[in-house]
Amino acid sequence: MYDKKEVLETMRSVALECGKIIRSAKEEHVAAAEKTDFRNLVTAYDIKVQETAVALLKAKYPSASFFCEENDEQDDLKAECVFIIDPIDGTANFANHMNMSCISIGCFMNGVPTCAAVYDPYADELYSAAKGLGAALNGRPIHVTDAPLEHTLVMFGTAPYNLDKAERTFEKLKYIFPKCMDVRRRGSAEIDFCTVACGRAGLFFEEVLSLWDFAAGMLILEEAGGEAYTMMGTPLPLDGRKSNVVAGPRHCIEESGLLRDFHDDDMII
Ligand code: 2AM
Ligand code: CA
Repeated sequence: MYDKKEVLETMRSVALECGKIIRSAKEEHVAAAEKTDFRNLVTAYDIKVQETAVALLKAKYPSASFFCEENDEQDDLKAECVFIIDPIDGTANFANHMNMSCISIGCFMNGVPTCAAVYDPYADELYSAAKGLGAALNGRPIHVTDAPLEHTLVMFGTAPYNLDKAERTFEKLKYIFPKCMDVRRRGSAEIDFCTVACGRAGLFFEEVLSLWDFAAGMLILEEAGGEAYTMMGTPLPLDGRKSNVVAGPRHCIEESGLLRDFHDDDMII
């Protein structure tokens, strides 16, 4: 039996530890290798942070399972306890010294998103949540905004590894721009979810995300009173498939019109 409060506490301390490694990177150290193409990068730090996170979590929970961005093979997502890790979310930011990246750790217990920790080491902001227990930023409870969409900022991602989705991204951006205060492109999907969760923005959307890009942020957002859907309005897939995402407080999702006026029905891949 895993105690979710204890697991969350462990995840929070692992995220803080890994954040130190991310912050320790000096310019000369951040050589990036291409994974699938020149936009999809991995650095020695992605590997080092992942290895550290896995080692620390395994030391505490030897029989836990893992589903990590830099793994070749993944464990079962329906395991009693599986950690879903994106060691550096915002790798392109990291490789370009933009100081806008985070470590993200989600935890599913028997297939149910149960705990989440996202740490931005540059802002020293630790977001966390446990199912049914609410969401917090540096220990203080957070909540989505109740402001109308037109009074909020909208976060979006460009799904840069899937250029075939660029038209959809920018169509939606053009559609939503006049309906909100302004738009922001941050470069880390997990931070985007958390930015909405704590009310700094009203909405987030992106055309292609992997499970490790949303597993933690989705729970943090939901525990902060928000909702996350595919662009078809269905729940996000928790089985490892990629998906598009629209996320925010319900009223902002409705006011955005994204689910009403766009009909993307092929977006779980
Ligand atoms: P990464 O930095 O870990 O690679 C940027 O658009 C955000 O979405 C980042 O969180 C990035 O993760 C993720 N991302 C971008 N394009 C993606 C794609 N095609 N598939 C999966 N994740 C993607
Ligand atoms: Ca990622």
